[in-house]
Amino acid sequence: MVTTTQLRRAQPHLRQSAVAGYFFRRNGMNLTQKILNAHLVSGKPAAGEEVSIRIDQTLTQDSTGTMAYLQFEAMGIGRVRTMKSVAYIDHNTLQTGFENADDHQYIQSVTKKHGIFCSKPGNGICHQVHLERFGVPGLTLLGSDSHTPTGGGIGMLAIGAGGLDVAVAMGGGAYYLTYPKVVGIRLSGSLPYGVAAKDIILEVLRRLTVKGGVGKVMEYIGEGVKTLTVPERATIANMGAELGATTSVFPSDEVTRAFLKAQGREEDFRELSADADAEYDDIVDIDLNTLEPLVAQPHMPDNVDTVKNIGPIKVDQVFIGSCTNSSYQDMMRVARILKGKTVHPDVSLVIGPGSKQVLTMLARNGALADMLGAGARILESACGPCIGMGQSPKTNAVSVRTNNRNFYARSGTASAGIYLTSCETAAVTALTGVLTDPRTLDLDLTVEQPKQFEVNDNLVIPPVAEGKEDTVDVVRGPNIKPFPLGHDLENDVSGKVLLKMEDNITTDHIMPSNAKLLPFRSNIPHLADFCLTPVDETFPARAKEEKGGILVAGANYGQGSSREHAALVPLYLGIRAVAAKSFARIHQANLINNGILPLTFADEKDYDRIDQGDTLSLPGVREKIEAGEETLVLKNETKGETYAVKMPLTERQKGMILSGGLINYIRSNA
Ligand code: MIC
Ligand code: SF4
Repeated sequence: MVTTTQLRRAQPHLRQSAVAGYFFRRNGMNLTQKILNAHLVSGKPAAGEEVSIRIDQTLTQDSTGTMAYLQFEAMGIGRVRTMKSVAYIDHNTLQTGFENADDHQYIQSVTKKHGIFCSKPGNGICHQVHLERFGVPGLTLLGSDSHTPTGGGIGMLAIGAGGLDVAVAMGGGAYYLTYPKVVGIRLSGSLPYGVAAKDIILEVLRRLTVKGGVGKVMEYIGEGVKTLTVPERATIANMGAELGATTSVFPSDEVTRAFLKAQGREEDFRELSADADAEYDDIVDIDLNTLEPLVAQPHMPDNVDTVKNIGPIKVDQVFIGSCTNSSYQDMMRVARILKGKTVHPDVSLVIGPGSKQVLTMLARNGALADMLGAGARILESACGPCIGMGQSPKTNAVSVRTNNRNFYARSGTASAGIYLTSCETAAVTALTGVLTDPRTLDLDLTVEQPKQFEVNDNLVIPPVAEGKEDTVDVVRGPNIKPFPLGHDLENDVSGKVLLKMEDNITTDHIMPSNAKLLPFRSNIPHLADFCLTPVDETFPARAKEEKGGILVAGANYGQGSSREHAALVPLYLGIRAVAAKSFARIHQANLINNGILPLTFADEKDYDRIDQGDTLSLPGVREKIEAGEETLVLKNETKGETYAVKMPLTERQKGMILSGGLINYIRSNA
């Protein structure tokens, strides 16, 4: 059993006023450095160094949260020590069987007991609701969802992580990360008619690619920032996750104040910006006036071209919603485009407003009727089609969507091609039936921010008061199964290469999520039969037959979701190591947290020398790690070759790898 105090380590909780002082005192600092440094617990604040920071707020969602709370309980943490922790139920809301409802009940009871607010199904998508109701400029937010950076839209330093890291942060433990490089994305001008915030982030993705943000924070600066509303900033910060960035952040200014005021939370406002002489590791200049409507084509968010170049391809389905584009203003623009028109007969248009707040306001002002009148199918405020929870398109379909990921098979239909666009492009496309440039419209698309958003937090269940924890019984249904724990690292590790994969393998490949699988996020044995099946359907059976082995992958392995299941399920199947050209940030941390060795080829050409089925070994690996060796020898027993692989580990990571993961490490240090 570990006590909260042990977890919290020696980290003085700076008082708000002290933190505020930090923001205004220093010179030459960008906003990212200001927030990070004000929260620094350990380490040297220099790019590339491991630091740990204090976490003020956490969020979880149900599909990662169930596991995170099981781990939280396994650590023996009592009440949360954050300023605010919120659990959202927004992913698994189809309830096709008892499984989702069981998990919801578990989350609602476990959060009530441990000091966490629970946002019930129907209240909305975690990132949209957190922005509206809980986010505070200048604070840190750690979330068990890769799109947590949406909070950067109001000047939070909001980071996505695995559930285990979030569980530790809830207990008051620091969050460890590599101190990032900071890229200034300097915006000038203002968006022309028909061009949206989504087109800005698609332009950034086009230029920097899905690997371009690894190890970096994207900080938005320049005169153009002032022209963007909070929801527009949030769209951009949200999809910064697709760059592989640690997070993205906007200044907190008068636009932020107006948003918080309209949410009835002006007291949460703090003005924050980079110093005038702030330095950046790199600058990317974007003149908003020159942008045009863009599209990310299948199957990668950086496969970007203009609507004009792609041309009027025939479209079968349009989905407008998700945490990227489901704000009140987004929905109002869509309603305005649809009003009085009819969706093309060959198109299925589905719309999911982002939150109860948004949906209620649309219902009151008549915009919902305009959408329904045009033939839109309205979904509840949840993730829905974005994560394949319903609305899988037909075979070989073209689906135009406003969400952030178009990874292979994510929609639930492997043969479908998903095209990512702005709400404006999606709405006009739904009417014409072919991909259409919204600049062809002749409509006023300006939507003012309401003076007052409709606030009703009655779907947010507060925890019991401190001291009353024993009055709450945690309810566990039969869908909740024990999760696997790693074990002490042996001195010699060996195994067959069970699968050799290409670049950019996503967590949707490693642990697919769709309407059939998402209900089993608290049931690792069930999920194991689907691990890596989008790459090779025979993988789970072979892994079981071989009693585990090693994976080989190209660059950016594990990009996408923060789902820890992409490490837990391979752990369950006996995967000991992954040798790759490079790893995505959150997945690499999840592998280490679960005691799986993430090995990077010192020479990428060695990747070509390995074949699936080869037997690889790491002789004496435990002793080498204990001795602090960062370059290890990977032997190919089949081919009689050796390769140098790198696994630089901090002391803490070393502890986790040697003891078989974070939970064992915490327990052994308790
Ligand atoms: C996603 O968009 O891929 C998800 C579903 O929200 C994931 C979390 C999960 O897999 O549960 C994410 O982004 O982290
Ligand atoms: Fe939900 Fe999609 Fe956003 Fe993930 S990206 S949180 S699935 S809406």
